[in-house]
Amino acid sequence: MFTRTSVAPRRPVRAPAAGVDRWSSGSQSRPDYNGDGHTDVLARDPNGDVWVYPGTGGTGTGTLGNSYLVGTGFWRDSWTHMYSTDLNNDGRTDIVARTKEGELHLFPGTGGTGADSFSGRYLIGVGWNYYDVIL
Ligand SMILES: [Ca+2]
Ligand SMILES: [Ca+2]
Repeated sequence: MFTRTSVAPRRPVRAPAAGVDRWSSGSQSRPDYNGDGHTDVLARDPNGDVWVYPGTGGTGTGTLGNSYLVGTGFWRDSWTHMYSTDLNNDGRTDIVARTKEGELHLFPGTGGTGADSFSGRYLIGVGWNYYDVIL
């Protein structure tokens, strides 16, 4: 599980998980946090808890499976923006999050679920509060 206080050293880039296509999985437009090939939805609740709703490949109310908690402590007044992308190019969807002070942090995705969905964050930039749109 990632938290707003967790920090880890930069990890070496790994090969994509078995069956994961580096070019079609883990993109910002198709986040796949658990690496099963189905697009997932990330959501933050008013308590600052972050959840993944895994895509099932189904339709209607069966489009998303049961949510699981992947992070805590992401209050809106502290973490102003969160984005999905594969910034470290390992084939797994990461989260880039910006603090209100303008720090940009990367939470590398592991392709796992629950508390193991992301490894520790690391700082990737400062001064990003200058921008109002980051894609
Ligand atoms: Ca998925
Ligand atoms: Ca990644």
